[in-house]
Amino acid sequence: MNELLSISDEVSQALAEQRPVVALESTVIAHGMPYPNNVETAFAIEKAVRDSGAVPATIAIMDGRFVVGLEEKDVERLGTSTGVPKVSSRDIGAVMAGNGLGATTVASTLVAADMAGIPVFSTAGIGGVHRGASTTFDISADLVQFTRSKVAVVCAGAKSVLDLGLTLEYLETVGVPVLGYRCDDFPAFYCRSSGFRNPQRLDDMDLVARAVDMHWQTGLPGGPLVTSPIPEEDALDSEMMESVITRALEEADSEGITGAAITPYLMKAVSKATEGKSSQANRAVLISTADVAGQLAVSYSNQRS
Ligand code: PSU
Ligand code: MN
Repeated sequence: MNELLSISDEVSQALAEQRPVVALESTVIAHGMPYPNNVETAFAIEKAVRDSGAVPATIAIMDGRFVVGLEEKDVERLGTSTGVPKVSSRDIGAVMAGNGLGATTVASTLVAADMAGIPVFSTAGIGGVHRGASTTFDISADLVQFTRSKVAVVCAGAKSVLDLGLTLEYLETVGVPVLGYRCDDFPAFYCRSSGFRNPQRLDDMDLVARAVDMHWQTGLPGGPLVTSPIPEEDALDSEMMESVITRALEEADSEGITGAAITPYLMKAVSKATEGKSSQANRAVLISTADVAGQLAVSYSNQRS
């Protein structure tokens, strides 16, 4: 066992028996929502994974190593502590060296999932190319990590605080497959469509699992992105979202917020501006992507056995 990796008994047993496991991030717990919503939602996400037949493995850095399969008390600790650093891939070494606590982003969770041998990961929204990136160069390390970790990522696209057209261009350039599961368009988190097409659409989960497997069997690095939109009944109006986001971006700009702080800032601003609505939609989309990821993990594990 790698000393930088502490895997829960339940997760390690499932992996040893080649049963389906879904990796989950922890930035959403520490920075994505206020307490106690964050903790309650983290458990609801895990339940959605279980209901679809897979074992959830929520991941964070604790006491200087990756913990894969957080216990309830760990989720509580992450959800109630203040000042937990947001750890992206480049921060892993420093946070581990300091024996610290860290909330893992999509990028760093993929590093841990890959080390543990978990082939499927779920999040509601990935990081991407920020609006204005042509001058700020602000492009999430999530996109680079998709080319490095052998893990398939299920998501509902990304929030339109980002430039989703440029995000798709970037993914094309670095060779990350984007597979729409039962959807034509790349989703925009709260909204079912970003107005941009998924480059591929597949309607059968066994076919998605095959496509993921083929990617790996050909020796291509990294892993595919599988997109699945928020359920129709929970989706928010795109015009309303656009005006909220434009305002939040202006505020961030006037307050001089940049770099790693921009994503959490925008999440909070959007959630405040839409009051209860966005937090309900946030929960719904986290649960629906976890459900789809569970289905993918089941299908992938069936094909391997
Ligand atoms: N998008 C969301 N909610 C989030 C994040 C992104 O809708 O909580 C988090 C994820 O953990 C993601 C990270 O990996 O923000 C991206 O941050 P940055 O843009 O600084 O790479
Ligand atoms: Mn950034």
